[in-house]
Amino acid sequence: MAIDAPPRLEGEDPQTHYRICPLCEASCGLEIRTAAATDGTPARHVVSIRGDEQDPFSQGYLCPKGVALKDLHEDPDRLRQPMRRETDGRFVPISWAQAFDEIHRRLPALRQTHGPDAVGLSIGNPASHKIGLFSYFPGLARALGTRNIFSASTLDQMPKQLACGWMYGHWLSVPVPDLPRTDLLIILGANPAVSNGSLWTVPDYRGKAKAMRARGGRIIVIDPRFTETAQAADEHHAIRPGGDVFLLLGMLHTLFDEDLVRPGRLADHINGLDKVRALAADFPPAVCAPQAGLSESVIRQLARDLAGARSAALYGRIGTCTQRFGTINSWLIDVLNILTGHLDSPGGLMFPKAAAFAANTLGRPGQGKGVTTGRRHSRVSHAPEVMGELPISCLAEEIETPGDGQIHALITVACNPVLSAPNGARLSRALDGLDFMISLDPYINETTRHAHLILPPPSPLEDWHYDQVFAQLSWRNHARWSGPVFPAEVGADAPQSEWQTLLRLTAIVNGQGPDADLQALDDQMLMTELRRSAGDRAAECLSLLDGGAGPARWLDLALRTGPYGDGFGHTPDGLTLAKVRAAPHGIDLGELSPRIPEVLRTPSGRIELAPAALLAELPTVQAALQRPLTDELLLIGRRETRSNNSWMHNLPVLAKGKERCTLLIHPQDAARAGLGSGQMARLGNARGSVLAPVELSEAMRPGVVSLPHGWGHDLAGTQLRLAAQHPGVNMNLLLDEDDRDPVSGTSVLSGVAVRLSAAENAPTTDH
Ligand SMILES: Nc1nc2c(c(=O)[nH]1)N[C@H]1C(S)=C(S)[C@@H](COP(=O)(O)OP(=O)(O)OC[C@H]3O[C@@H](n4cnc5c(=O)[nH]c(N)nc54)[C@H](O)[C@@H]3O)O[C@H]1N2
Ligand SMILES: Nc1nc2c(c(=O)[nH]1)N[C@H]1C(S)=C(S)[C@@H](COP(=O)(O)OP(=O)(O)OC[C@H]3O[C@@H](n4cnc5c(=O)[nH]c(N)nc54)[C@H](O)[C@@H]3O)O[C@H]1N2
Ligand code: SF4
Ligand SMILES: [Mo]
Repeated sequence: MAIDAPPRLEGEDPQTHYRICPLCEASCGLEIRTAAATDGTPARHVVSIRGDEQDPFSQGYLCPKGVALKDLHEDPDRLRQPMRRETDGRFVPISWAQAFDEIHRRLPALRQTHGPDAVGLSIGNPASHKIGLFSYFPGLARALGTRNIFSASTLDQMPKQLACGWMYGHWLSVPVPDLPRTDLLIILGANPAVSNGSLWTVPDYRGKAKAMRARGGRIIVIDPRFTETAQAADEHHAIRPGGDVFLLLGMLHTLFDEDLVRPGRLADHINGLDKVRALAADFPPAVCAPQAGLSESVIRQLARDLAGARSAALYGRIGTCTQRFGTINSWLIDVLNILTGHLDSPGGLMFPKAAAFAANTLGRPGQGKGVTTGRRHSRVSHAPEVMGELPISCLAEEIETPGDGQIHALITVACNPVLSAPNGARLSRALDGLDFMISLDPYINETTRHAHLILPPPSPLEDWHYDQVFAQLSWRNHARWSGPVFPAEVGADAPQSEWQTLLRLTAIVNGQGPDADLQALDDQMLMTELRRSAGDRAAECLSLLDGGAGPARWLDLALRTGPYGDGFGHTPDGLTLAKVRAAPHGIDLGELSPRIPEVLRTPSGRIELAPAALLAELPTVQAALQRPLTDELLLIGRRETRSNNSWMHNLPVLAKGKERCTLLIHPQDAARAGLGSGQMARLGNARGSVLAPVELSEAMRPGVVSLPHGWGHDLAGTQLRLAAQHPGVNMNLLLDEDDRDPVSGTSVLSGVAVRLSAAENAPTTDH
């Protein structure tokens, strides 16, 4: 979709800026025009936001959320100053100095009394789109020394990162479809036509898919709903929610059974093929078919299609992750690509090579330490640590349960778990019991309303950015710098950027007080890193680095020592921060190319096809396979173009239009429950119940209903005035916080059993 705003410039001194959109993984390049007010006041405003046609990576694409950056920048509810919650519950603005003084008074004392684990840290999705948060959060976590670290990863992609960590040796070695060159794309549990890709940065998926089909390529979608992606595909199979593990094992069985295993070049780089062959024997497609909700012939044919294609990519995403067997699914998807010779091959699943920060470009090529999990466990449920964190679904119990290590204080950074995690009602109550809570967030929302202090960021248009994460997951290699569009409109004592807020908190935790010299602390942290990587030349390197302070210097270091870097003069034509900054539309670094074995960082230097921790789970899969099927109605989620998780419902350009928090239901199921279009339905289970208007849809697999997540903006004490007018309901009230993939700690967010009835006149949520 190209959103064409008229290029009319209203105001004086028109200027054009280029930056990437920080709202979703697609990372579209934007052209933002600004002008000064005509009345002579100095304030500048956004006149138009369009896709940047000259951006080599996104080529002019953007979606309506990109246009909404103007609304976000101007939103009167967006906080511009720290807020303190008074005893009567009202939030009042305070100065930054007051905020940091209060933190200095309260936080170290709490740690002193209760120990380091008493402070919890939780970080959410937008942090992966902000270099300042992403790069300075680890420093705060280290300073706190708490085991109680949580993030949205355990509501999302942790299973894939864990599977890839075990197989390839690093958490971010996640291969992506090479769409421009593939003949067959099989999509499992993803809807890139709406989400614009995830663990696959692919702006304008629709346009690329159309071009791929026009040259004879084929797309198959496997999803309980006939999604927007399925509508633009050649084939759709309505799988039973949670059935993926059985489909994938049935396909694996078929490959061995029908002698279709051809790993090709990869044969020399894999460990564990015999173990995989042995386990596949237990899952014949005929046995797997009922639990998958697909026929044996469909399962077999999918395996044959994958094996028979000249080039093919089997890609799975959140629908395959947020399940009981999320890590097993994520692993099997790659195993199938490997055994059919499609991993690391043009047109298959390939590893991007990012210009900066990619661990799989650092250290010794082809071998490394691999990944470790379970170094700590959560106190109450004994859930293992993965990637340095605990399952976010354990947060409430860790706050509620007395004893050593109980969480007494919480710092939330860009997250809204009261809406985004299972059983937000319980979490809400738990947050009320905290002695101290600090939120870094632009809004008073369902989570931050519980905070004692809210520390807001500048608007994204007031900050610079360089993408640290998604360049490692991109359909094509690139390096793009995003400069600030406006100077930060914050007070003199305010952090100009969120890394400064995090560094200030780090200094307070380190015992340096609320007025520490941040430049000195930043120099010290950078020197520690440089001594490690540059040894004797550390001081010299520091003096060579561009960017002043904060993440810019780290970025210069990462670019210069990265795979396309100048190596501090070794490769004079190579990248530096200055070079990347000088390219307003970004620098194209070419199509994906094969990287095995160089990309591997496993101790063996091989792809681990059969990680022991996953083999150990297979008896549980066997047991699930034997379980009788019930005819319970199963609830799944969905995403929608004008929505982004829980936090963009307050922006006028996105809020307009028809009601979006509706219950999609197949007409047969609606008739059985006596429900008609537009009627209010009550969805309930042992956890709770919610009311939502019915939207009849033939796109749903019968027996499956869908509600989007991120809604339920009717809670007291928030300040999201527009969102509150169309609050919707929080589907996560129906999810069980104890229901998770035990391997990765990721919550089960899909395929949850619910009862359906016509609603009486009752309130929209039950808490
Ligand atoms: N049922 C169900 N639940 C789901 C999902 C699902 O598919 N189904 N999806 C899950 C997924 S994939 C994810 S990623 C999670 C997301 O879970 P969260 O990250 O907890 O939720 P978001 O809605 O992304 O909330 C982002 C928060 O960051 C704040 N914010 C926005 N910009 C900034 C900024 O620049 N700085 C700071 N400091 N804060 C900012 C917003 O105001 C908001 O409070 O939700 C998960 N929940
Ligand atoms: N417009 C918009 N874009 C977004 C977001 C947003 O909220 N709105 N969120 C962003 C975030 S944080 C993320 S993580 C990405 C996610 O990106 P995607 O993974 O593409 O997200 P979804 O659209 O939720 O797609 C998941 C699909 O899985 C299907 N599904 C549900 N259960 C099952 C199952 O058991 N098996 C199978 N095979 N399929 C199942 C659902 O019907 C759905 O179509 O999107 C990002 N982009
Ligand atoms: S798809 Fe939309 S929200 Fe995502 S990066 Fe592009 S413009 Fe932004
Ligand atoms: Mo996500």
